[in-house]
Amino acid sequence: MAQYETVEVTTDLLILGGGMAACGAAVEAAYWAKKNGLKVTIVDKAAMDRSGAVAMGLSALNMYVGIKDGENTPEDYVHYVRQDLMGISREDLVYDIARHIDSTVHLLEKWGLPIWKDENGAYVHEGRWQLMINGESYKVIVAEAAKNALTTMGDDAEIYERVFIVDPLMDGDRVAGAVGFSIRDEKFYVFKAKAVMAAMGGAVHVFKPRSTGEGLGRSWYPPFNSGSSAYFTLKAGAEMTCQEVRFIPVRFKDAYGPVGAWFLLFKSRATNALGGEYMVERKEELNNWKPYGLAKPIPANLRNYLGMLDLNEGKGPLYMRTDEAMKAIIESVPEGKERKKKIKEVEAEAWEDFLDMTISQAILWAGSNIYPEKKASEIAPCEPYFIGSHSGASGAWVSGPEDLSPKEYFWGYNRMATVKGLFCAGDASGASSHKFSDGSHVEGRMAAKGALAFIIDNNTQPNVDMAQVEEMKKTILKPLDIYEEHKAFADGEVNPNFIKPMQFMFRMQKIMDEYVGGVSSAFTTNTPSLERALELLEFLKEDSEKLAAEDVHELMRCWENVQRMWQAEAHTRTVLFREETRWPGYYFRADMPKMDEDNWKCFVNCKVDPSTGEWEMTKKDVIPLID
Ligand code: SFD
Ligand code: AMP
Repeated sequence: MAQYETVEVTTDLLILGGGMAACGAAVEAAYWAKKNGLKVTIVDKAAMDRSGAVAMGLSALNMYVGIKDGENTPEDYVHYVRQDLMGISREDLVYDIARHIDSTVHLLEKWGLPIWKDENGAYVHEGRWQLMINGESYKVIVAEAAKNALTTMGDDAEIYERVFIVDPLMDGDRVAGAVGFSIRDEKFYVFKAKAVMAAMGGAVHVFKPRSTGEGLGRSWYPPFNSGSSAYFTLKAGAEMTCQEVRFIPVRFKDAYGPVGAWFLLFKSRATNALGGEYMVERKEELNNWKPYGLAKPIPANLRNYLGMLDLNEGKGPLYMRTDEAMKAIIESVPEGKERKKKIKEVEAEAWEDFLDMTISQAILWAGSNIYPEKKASEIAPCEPYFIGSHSGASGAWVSGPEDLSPKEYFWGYNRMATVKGLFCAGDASGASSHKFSDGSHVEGRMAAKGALAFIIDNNTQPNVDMAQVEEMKKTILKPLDIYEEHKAFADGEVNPNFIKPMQFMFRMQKIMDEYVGGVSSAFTTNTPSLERALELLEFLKEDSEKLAAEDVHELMRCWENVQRMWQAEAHTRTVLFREETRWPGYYFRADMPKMDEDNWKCFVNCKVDPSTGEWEMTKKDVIPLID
């Protein structure tokens, strides 16, 4: 058996992840923990300075309400999210973030994040809710603030980087900590905690990506977020919500450059290859998705869908008309010196939008002779992702705040899952879409505050059964043992005695792509396909026992893929359960092609009994907070 040292760490609050939500949690936790003499420990699989979705930086703060300046109200934001998610959102959670977002934006600015300002010192908006930033160092700034806050706690705070979390520890119905392993040294970690916050992001590479060959791994969502949050919360027995609401962003093709700035700031049009503007030509289609199809802004999935209809009719590729948009901006300025200056400015902004957060798109443009001012650039819908913080909604079903939430949505502590002591934020918490990077930071702060209140009320260290932990250690390290045992037989990659994580991932992606509505099935599925996927996922689950790892890096890959597999199953089961098509453009149920407001204007929740593996699917009411 692989010889890993067992390292035990005991803490009060355990924060899992080091991304936007976790960094927000660290800042808030440091404040409340210091006041109450409590300890905080944070664990990230990577280095916090560049971990998670914001690793490369971002080009906008996508959520700003501007309450003080009278720009918008939290109510406006609730309307926006309700509309964009086709009526399905936890309005208490959305409102809660909206009422606090501005103060976090101001904190980010204070910590050093450059937010664009106009000549009057006002923030430059990309769209109604989005602020432009120089964001290439966004994550470094946010991580520094989190680490600084924890450092002020002295010995009462610990930071672990490059430790991959696998499973929850439970004491009956209360979470008791987490286990994982170092991806640098041969160490198995046992974190014992009074409350745990899961903030390990969403999931990518559950579906087959468009990228192949040398480009394999390139995706819009960061390849290192592998469904750890969903797996962790499901394994703890927590109820999950909106597992069907995957996100498919439209992006510049192949390098996944963002489109928001082009649509909102540069006011660009998107057209098909014949020059037709699908948002105009296909307007009638929106009648089929009333009331959301007829209100503004048109939901992201419906915008996707209209473009997909063109693609399905063979009118692709689709193009962002960068040339036309830049020309219009430039020509809005009088000829002469002014215009020359404007040309430079617009060109710089166009490239910077990518250089801030999707550098590879700038490289691809340069490498394929794209001058955005001269030529339109191809866009395409991406493969599906699980990201509850953007325009998707998947995540755990969490309690809202006491002062806002109806009784159905409140069970004691803000952002606590249905498992005692387990808190979730960012991509890990569901049904509160459009919080993005800064909203995830805010939600992390709320969850940490809730978790510390829970600890103060339940200030006992839960029991951890160390014999059970020893069994978990054996299971988690087993892929190393399997490889050692069988490596001499046949090939190191393909072997009758084991499956390598890469092959396992390809198999899962093929199932999801072909049967659950990935790129190659034009995002379309039906009952028999979903049932077939579940059958094949069952075989995959059996074979996950045979995963083999040549080294610790592959050990991480093994567990990343097991975690993805749980996300895949939760998704497939929920798509099957919801007997309608509500989000065309994200997925289409060919056998149930219409939206059914009477029967399905509800959340679909699921949970799995960790001891029997039985899944339970339930409907939950959507309770509006405001008119
Ligand atoms: O516009 C483990 N997002 C954008 N938000 C914005 O506000 N503005 C933008 O410009 C944005 N754009 C954007 C965005 C996302 C992506 C992928 C791109 C572009 C290319 C959205 C935000 O980034 C997103 O909402 C937040 O980052 C969500 O925060 P959070 O904390 O839920 O997730 P995270 O930041 O990815 O952090 C996850 C952390 O978990 C760690 N982790 N740690 C231990 N054990 C494990 N097993 C773990 N698994 C994961 C990660 O290392 C990381 O620290 S735009 O183009 O959309
Ligand atoms: P994106 O770059 O697509 O992630 O978009 C950044 C922000 O702009 C997000 O808040 C999106 O919801 C929003 N957005 C992008 N495109 C559009 C559009 N065509 N209409 C309205 N909002 C958009």
